[in-house]
Amino acid sequence: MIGRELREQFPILNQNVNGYPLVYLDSAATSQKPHRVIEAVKKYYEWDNSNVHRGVHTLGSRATDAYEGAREKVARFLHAKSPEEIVFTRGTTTALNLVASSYARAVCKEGDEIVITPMEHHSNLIPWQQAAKATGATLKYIPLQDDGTISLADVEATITDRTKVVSVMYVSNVLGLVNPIKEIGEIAHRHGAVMVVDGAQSSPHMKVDVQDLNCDFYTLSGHKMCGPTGIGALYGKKALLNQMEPIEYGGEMIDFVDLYESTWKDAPWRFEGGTPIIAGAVGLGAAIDFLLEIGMDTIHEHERKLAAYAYDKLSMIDGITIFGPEQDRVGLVTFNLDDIHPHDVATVLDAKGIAIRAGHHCCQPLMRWLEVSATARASFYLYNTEHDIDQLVKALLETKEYFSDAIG
Ligand code: 7TS
Repeated sequence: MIGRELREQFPILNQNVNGYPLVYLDSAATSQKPHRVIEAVKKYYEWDNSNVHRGVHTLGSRATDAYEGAREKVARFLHAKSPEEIVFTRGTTTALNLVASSYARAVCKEGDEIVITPMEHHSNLIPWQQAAKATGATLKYIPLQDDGTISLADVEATITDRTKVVSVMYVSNVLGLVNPIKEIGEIAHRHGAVMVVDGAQSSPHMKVDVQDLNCDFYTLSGHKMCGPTGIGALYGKKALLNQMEPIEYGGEMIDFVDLYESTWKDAPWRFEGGTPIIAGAVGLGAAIDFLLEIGMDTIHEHERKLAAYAYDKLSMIDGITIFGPEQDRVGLVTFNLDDIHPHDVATVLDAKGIAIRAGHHCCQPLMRWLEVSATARASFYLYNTEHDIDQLVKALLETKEYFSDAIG
């Protein structure tokens, strides 16, 4: 059950926007939430709400079980060895900042290297820029080929024995491509570097096995995978997490506190100071149950078909430029239409009830590489259908007509 039949489970999709049935094509920014995730959060607040890891009372144990149960679900979802390898964070941004601030700043020194790519989201770029500045390490970029893909020969040429960290996005939020993360990780490991994977755009859409990828760190954002906002996770190999210092101090992350010295709990709890995002974790757990029931391979295949359909239909529009490779695309298409500003395209589409994103997509260096200031992007998820793409194509043709009339 996917596509059209699933739509009914997402209450928000059942509405008119500006007089038209909503066509939601902005799931790469954030996904919509099924009834069951909304209900899980509601039930938690109506029935189990309490603080975790402290109360001996019944609600306290229920809340703790729900929170730690959600950690187990994330661990299973990513095929981590144990729930202790899962740190709850606010999302991918916080997770990557944690690795850059705690791990990289402790490990890197002058002359060392941090390697990333020019296609990274700002969340996987600025934390490394800042870590490099703070430690004297050099920030290096694996160059992109003409179609935006990465060649392993370039990876080999960029990573050296001075490289301490390699951090690359699994799926690009602009180019719609999947990077060869496992192979990049093998090269990183051969040089003694750790492999960090920005999984913000892969986790919602495909099966991920962190043990098979053999990455050292991996991130996800709950809100992009049918879960609530404000919750995400960092996977880290246990030995690495336990070697890292916390970056936030306070309640619940400690083992022993004295007037002048304190010690920390083991990972992951040492990174979760203060009252955690309990209801968010419960919602993320429900989202994972939902996704796994449908099956990540089914979701991936549905989106792969939609992406291919969208690519074919959109490329027939005169004056369109589609960015990224033609083959092996995941569920998004980034494009520009003639020289109409993408914000104008998105505004005209919104007037027809179609939600797409326009702008730099938090990838300014990539926009410069593409030689554009902004692009439009339609992104798909398990509730989208070919009909949504037909609506998009029809609206884009009308947009073209509207602007040519306005100019003519
Ligand atoms: N990494 C990638 C690859 C992303 O696409 C995003 C968000 C992030 C990191 C940050 O995730 P957050 O949950 O911490 O905010 N990407 C987008 C996007 O493409 N449009 O809006 C947000």
